[in-house]
Amino acid sequence: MYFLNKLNLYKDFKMALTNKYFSSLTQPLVMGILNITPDSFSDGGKFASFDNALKQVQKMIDDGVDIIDIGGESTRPGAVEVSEADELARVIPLLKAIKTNYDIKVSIDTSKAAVMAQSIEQGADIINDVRALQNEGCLNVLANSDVPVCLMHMQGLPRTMQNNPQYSDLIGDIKQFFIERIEACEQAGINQNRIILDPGFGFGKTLEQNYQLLAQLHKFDDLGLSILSGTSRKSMIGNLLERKVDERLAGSLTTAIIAAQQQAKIIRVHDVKETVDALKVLAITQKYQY
Ligand code: 9MG
Repeated sequence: MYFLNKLNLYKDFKMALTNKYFSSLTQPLVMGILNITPDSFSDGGKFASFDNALKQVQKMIDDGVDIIDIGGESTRPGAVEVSEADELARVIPLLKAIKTNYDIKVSIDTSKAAVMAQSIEQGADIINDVRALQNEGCLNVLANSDVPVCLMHMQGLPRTMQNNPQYSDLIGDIKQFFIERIEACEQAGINQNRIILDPGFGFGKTLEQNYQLLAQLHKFDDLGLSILSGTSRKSMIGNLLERKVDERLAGSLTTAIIAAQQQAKIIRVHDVKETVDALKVLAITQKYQY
């Protein structure tokens, strides 16, 4: 069942990302994180060289990844801003090399319209925007393409977002944000079939708020769109368990499984092999939940 569903997806990936296809998917896709920044919170600098980045692409493919998410600007709290020229210089040559040499879907993690536009030109399969297309020109770029887009919720800005985040109703406030961004997309000409939603774990949320969100991910189902969940190695795991970044695998896998049980359709992770294994175990047991 697990593999059959994936095979169906690959027939037409863009169509597959529409909610119609996702709703028939019993297991989520695994999105592997490839940060090509010198300062990301988990693997900062490790894949900043072209050769190391390509080796990591091959490793993730061997490990069973479905989508590779390339990021050229760190979004961790306090990260240095990157210029458009620098981000383009990091992302575009790597995207070209991957698209030339590998048969794998690529998502580009960016909030800059120019990076979105050039990435789409070079064959990017998804745009992943932690600012939900709110930056100048982004809606327009997506409207002129047929590429799916992930809209993430963030309260505040990366530099300050963890300073006492507050919600009057956590799920309701985030849902309201999604409704407004979906509306903005539709008005710009982006059909909601192309939209993936992400509550943005760790982006302006306390530890308790992050776990409430994880436990209640299904509450976004009534929006009728696919959900992406990204908890891998984040502080919500490190702070709860008092574990350093490289000691968060067990916590990351547990959150991935909970997200899958809550119907998330894409799980964004650093540890692809382990997540694929964990999801296979979940899949076989789900067959017998009747
Ligand atoms: C870029 N990035 C970092 N964390 C993320 C998350 O949780 N979701 C998405 N969509 N992107 C993220």
